[in-house]
Amino acid sequence: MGKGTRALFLALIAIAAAVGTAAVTLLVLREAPAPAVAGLGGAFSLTDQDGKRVTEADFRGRYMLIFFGFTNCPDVCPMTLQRIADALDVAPALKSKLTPVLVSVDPERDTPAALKSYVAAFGPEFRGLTGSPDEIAAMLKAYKVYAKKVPLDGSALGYTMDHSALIYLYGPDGAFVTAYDPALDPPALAARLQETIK
Ligand SMILES: [Cu+2]
Repeated sequence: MGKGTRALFLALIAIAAAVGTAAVTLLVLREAPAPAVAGLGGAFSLTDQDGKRVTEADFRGRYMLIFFGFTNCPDVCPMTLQRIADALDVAPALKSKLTPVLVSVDPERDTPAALKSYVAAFGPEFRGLTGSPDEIAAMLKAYKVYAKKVPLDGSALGYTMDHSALIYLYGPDGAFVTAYDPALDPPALAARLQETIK
């Protein structure tokens, strides 16, 4: 293990401990031998909440604060997106350098129109990205994000999505920077972002 890999590994262990989900633990175990952080992320081709096709190139020059989730999520997604919105209200200068992005892990239900009204509730700076199931699967694979459909018996929704819940920061060059515990309170998240984004 190189020094950087080891540091990432330790950071992910700490995050896994904090988040305490089996999904994140699995991710850590599977990804620990990965040779470089540079392997995380990369190209994607999706559709935004206005129906416009976008790729990673459209975000170059800005940080992306990415959360992977879905609009029918009852708790983790809305709570985390609200924390991100509140953190940006604590440190509004960040908005000039960073775009908060929700990438749907539920492309079957999350149409651009569904995402548009959903992300608008958190602030005008939020972008929502969705795509075909194949396009989303490709991004989840490249960004090492776990998501799985779980049947919901007796619910009108039919199914929910189990998904990893870290908040990922990607740099202006598209490279992975760090991941944040979604349970950080808004002032703490704002402080962590300010430490990194000068
Ligand atoms: Cu969720």
